Amino acid sequence: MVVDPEVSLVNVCLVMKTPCSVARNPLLLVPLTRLLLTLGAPSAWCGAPPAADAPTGIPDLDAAQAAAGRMPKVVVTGEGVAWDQERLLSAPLHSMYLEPTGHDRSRAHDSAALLGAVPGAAVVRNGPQTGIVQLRGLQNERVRLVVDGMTLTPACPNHMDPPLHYLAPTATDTLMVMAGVTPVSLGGDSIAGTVVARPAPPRFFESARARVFGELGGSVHSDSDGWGTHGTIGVANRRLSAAYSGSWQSAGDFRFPGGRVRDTGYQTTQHGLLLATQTEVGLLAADLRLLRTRDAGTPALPMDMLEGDGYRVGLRHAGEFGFGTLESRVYRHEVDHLMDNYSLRPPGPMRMFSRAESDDTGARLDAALPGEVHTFRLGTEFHRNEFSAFQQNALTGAQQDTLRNALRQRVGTYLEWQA
Ligand SMILES: [Cu+2]
Repeated sequence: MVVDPEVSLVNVCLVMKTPCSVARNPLLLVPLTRLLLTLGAPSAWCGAPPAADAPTGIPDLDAAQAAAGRMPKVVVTGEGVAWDQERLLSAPLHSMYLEPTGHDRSRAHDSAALLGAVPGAAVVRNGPQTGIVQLRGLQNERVRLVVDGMTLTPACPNHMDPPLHYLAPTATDTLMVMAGVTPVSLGGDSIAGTVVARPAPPRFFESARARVFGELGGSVHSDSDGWGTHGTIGVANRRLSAAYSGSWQSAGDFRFPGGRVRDTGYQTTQHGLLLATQTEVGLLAADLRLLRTRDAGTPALPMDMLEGDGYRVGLRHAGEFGFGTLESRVYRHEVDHLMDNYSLRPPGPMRMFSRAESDDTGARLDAALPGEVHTFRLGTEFHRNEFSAFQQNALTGAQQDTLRNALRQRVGTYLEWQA
């Protein structure tokens, strides 16, 4: 943390009695900034710099150093991170591996919020559900996001539904962040970096007898009258596994003493089904997931997300053989998106709404040949996206296409050497 007057926003957290969420969530900094501008008296809350001649009680070391022609001293402090040595060595260079705690996952608005502490990363928010990952100042298509082995294309032209929106934070098991140009083996095409988000793998037990397992969690957000709950229930033995997982999140507008920030509420529900079996040729799994978002405000954009419905189905295989490992994945993901500029915010003279659809189809085959020092990977990947979006005047019915039946297809083949 850099010792800087802006850090005084942490003091605001104490006032709001939500120190952790406000300090870690850039979204909340936006309404707070608005609030301070609205009130026109930030010093009452967050200790704005006093008048030049006002006594502060703090020794003016910077002035003395400035007089001597030197830069003022900057003090940076931080906490060490406990690394998993084995995972660190197996991860690509320039990468960071995250394994969020249950507490972090329950508290997060979305999976992107789990990246807030990664050096060089930021989460840009136009609303509580729009966690756009930014790496070293670049974002959107410049950052490659792989979600559960899939390429997910946002349906919203403004990325109200970035890829990590489609993986509930409570379902996110690990995150890998890698800086630099994305390798072809992870989808290529991006120059800023790569984020790989993985849900928990299917669960098995040692015994042949079936056992039931489950998990239940929840959270309450006092600053928005919000709440979240998630649960998993399943049954498995050493060969078969079946599990259902669900999460529900709801929040009203962000509140502060004396008012609220309009267009900051949301409702999100996710349901997932994971079926898996361990066979002679490895793990075979089928996954089905549904997402439903309603009335998610995006105050920084000209419209709000009224409806976001995502459906996906996928198959996966992972096996170990004499030469190394072999993994394959096929999937289909469909999104329907609706936004407007008059349902959640005061209507202006021109009432507009927009519908969009984004359908992704993909397949991937990857083989890894590990050695004592070197690992070779080879594989191929196919991705196809079909995209349509239009906007319509709600009063006159006049329509304008943003994109109609747009199609993007990509095939990548790679031979990769990790030394
Ligand atoms: Cu949108």
